[in-house]
Amino acid sequence: MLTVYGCPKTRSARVVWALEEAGAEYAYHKVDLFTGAGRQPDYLALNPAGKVPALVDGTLTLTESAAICTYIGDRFPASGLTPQGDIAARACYNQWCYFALSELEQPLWTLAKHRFALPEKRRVPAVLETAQWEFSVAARILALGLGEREFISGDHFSAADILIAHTLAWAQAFALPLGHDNLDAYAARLLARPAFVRAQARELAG
Ligand SMILES: N[C@@H](CCC(=O)N[C@@H](CS)C(=O)NCC(=O)O)C(=O)O
Repeated sequence: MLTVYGCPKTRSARVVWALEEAGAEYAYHKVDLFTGAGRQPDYLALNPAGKVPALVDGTLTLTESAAICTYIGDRFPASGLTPQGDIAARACYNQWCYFALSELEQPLWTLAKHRFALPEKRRVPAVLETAQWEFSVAARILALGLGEREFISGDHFSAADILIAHTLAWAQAFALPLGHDNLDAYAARLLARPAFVRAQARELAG
C-alpha cells in the first residue's frame, strides 16, 4: 500500500492527482502544515525538510513532487503517466517536468515566500514585482511550447501535465493572468479532469 503525506492546497495535490489518474490504491495521511504538524519529530523523521508531499511505498520514501509523480507513472505503467521505452519521448517528458519546477513554479514560490511563507523578517517586498514578471516570461515559453496541442509532451496526458497544470492553478489562485489563450484553455481542460476533482475531494476529506 502506498501512503501519501499531504496537506490540502499544497503540492501534494500533484501526487494525489497522479495516484487518482493511475487508479492506484493509497492511504492519505494529512500533515496539517498550518498547525505545525510538519515540524513534529515523527514527520521530520520521514522528511527532514518538514515539507509535503512525501510518498512511502514499502521501504522507499520519496519527498519531491516531480520525482513522486514520475515514480507513480513508472510504478503503474498502464496509466501512461510516464513514457516507457522511448528515450526521446522520456527526454521531452523530463524537459517539461524540469521546466515546471525550475522556471514556471519558481517565481510563484518566490511570491508565496515573500508574501506569507517566510518569517516576516526574511520577506523582501521589493522582489514581488520581479517575480510576477518572471512568471510572465516562463508562461510565454510554455505557451510557445504548447502551441495548439492538447498535452505538453507527446500526444497524451502525462505527469508533466499534472505538474504544469497544478502550477497554472497556483498562478490563478494568486490572481496572476496566464496571459495566453492556449494556456487558459489548457488549464481549464486539465483541471476539469475527473481524477483532479477526485484528488481535491480526497485531500479535503483528509
Ligand atoms: N520541491 C518540493 C517543495 C515542497 C514544498 O515546499 N512544500 C510546501 C507545501 S506546497 C511545504 O511543505 N511547506 C512547508 C514548509 O516549508 O515548512 C516539491 O516539489 O515537493
